[in-house]
Amino acid sequence: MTQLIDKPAVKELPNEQLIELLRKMMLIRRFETKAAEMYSKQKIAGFLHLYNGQEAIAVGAISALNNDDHLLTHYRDHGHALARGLEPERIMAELFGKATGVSSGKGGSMHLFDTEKFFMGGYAIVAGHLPLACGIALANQRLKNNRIVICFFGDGAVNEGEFHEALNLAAVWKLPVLFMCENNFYGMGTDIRRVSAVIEVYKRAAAYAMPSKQVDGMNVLEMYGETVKAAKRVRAGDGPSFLEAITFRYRGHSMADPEAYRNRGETERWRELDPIITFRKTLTEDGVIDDGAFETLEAEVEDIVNEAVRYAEESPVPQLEELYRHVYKEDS
Ligand SMILES: Cc1ncc(C[n+]2csc(CCOP(=O)(O)OP(=O)(O)O)c2C)c(N)n1
Ligand SMILES: [Mg+2]
Repeated sequence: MTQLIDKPAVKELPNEQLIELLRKMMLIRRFETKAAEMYSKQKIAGFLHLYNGQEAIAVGAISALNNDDHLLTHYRDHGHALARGLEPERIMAELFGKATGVSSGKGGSMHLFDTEKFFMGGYAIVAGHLPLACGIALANQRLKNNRIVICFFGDGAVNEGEFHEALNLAAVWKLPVLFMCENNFYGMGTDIRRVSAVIEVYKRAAAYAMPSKQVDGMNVLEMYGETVKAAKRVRAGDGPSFLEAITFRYRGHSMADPEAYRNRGETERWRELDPIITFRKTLTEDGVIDDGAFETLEAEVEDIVNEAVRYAEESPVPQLEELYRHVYKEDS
C-alpha cells in the first residue's frame, strides 16, 4: 500500500535528491551509449531504440511518483526502466536475450517488464498500450489502492484510434491515469508537421475535457514539478491528466536509421539544450555540485554500466522450454 501520497515540490527538494536526478540521467545516457556499442558488436540483435536526449522526461516524471504507481511505456523504454529502478544488469541481460533478463530474455529491448517494480512494459505497437493503461487504472480505481498509472508514448501515437478511445474512456470513467506524451517531433522519419493538423499535442486533450499542459521535456526540474502537480490531481480522483513534454532524440529512430530526413543543424541546436549539461550547470551555479562531484558520478555510472555488460555477457541463454512459459497466465 502506498505510504507517501504526494512528493515534495521542486523548491523543497533536498540537495541529495537533486544530485540523484542528475545521476539517473547520466546513468541512462551512459547505458544507452554502451548499448549502441554492444549492438555494433552484434551482442544485441533485433531492434534497439535509444533514449538519448529525452532523459529529463523519464527521470523527472518518474521521480515525482510513488514507486508503486503503475508505469507503462512505448518501445523506447530503457530510460523509463532505469528511472524506475529496474536493475541495470538485468536490463542489459534482456537486451542481450539472456535468461537473467527482466523478461527472461524473451522480450528484448522493446518489452522490458517487471511487475515487482510496477513496470508494466515496454510496448512495440504504437498507442497499443494506452487502453491497457486504462484497464490497470480501472482496477486501481475499483480496488481503491491509491495508485495512479503513468503512460508514456510518443507524438506518433496521437493519430492512432486507440489514443482517442483511451483518452475518451479515461475521461468518462475518471480513471487515475496521467498521459505523458514525449513529443520529439518525429515518428520514425516522419515530421509531425507533415501528418498532424494540430501539432500542439496537448490541445488534443481538450476534446476529452481533460486538463493538459505543454512542458519543457529538456528540463528535469520542470518535468518533476509539473508531474507532481498533475499526479496530485489524478490521485485525488479528479480524473485523468495530460502532459506534452517537448523534447528531441539525439540519435536515429533505431540503430538502423541513417537520419536522412533531418539535417545535422537541427540536432546540433537541440544539443545546446542537453538536459544533462544544462542541469549540471544549474547545480554548479547553485553550489550543489562541483567538477569533482560530477566526475565521481561519471565514474560511478561507468562502473554500473560496465558491470551490467559483464553480467549480461556471462549470463546463460534461455532454455528451450522457456518457449512455452509465459504464453498464457500461469499460477506461479
Ligand atoms: C500501430 C503501429 N504502426 C506502425 C508501427 C511502426 N512504428 C514503429 S515506431 C513508429 C514511430 C512512432 O513514433 P513516436 O510515437 O513519435 O515515438 P518515438 O520513436 O519518436 O519515440 C512507427 C510508425 C508500429 N510499431 N505500430
Ligand atoms: Mg516521436
